Amino acid sequence: MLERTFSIIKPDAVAAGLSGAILAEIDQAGFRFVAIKKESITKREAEGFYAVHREKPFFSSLTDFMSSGPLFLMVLEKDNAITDLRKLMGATNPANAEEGTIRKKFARSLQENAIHGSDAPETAAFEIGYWFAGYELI
Ligand code: IDP
Ligand code: MG
Repeated sequence: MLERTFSIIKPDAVAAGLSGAILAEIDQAGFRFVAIKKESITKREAEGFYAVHREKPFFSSLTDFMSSGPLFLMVLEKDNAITDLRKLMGATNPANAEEGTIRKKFARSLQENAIHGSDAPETAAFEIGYWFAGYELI
């Protein structure tokens, strides 16, 4: 089923000059770029985005990191986009990520792990709506 997911190239990867390589991986995996924008987000915006993690011990550090520099916000489309992007990303901790995945190739730590991808249809809908207006998603 044709589906949309939300993704971020995180500040660690952008700062390391890895944006092009990661965009190429996503492109080669057959995703259509519905929308893409480079932004620097505030800590408050990062806290709203990661609200499900607000009770976690890493919440403050994570939202500091996500607001530390420019990132790419993206909406991606393909059949089974949500599951397929999570597979392409690899495990949250790059030490556990499968060979060939984006996090295995490009992530530097559990927190600075290069890429975000929505984990379910409901979270994809929330995350797309959090960062993009309807007119940006044509
Ligand atoms: P996911 O990005 O693979 O879905 P989540 O568990 O949803 O992983 O965590 C969101 C983000 O929070 C991770 O991608 C990572 O950047 C960060 N994170 C998760 N667990 C930890 C931790 O134990 N310490 C520091 N950062 C973490
Ligand atoms: Mg998650």
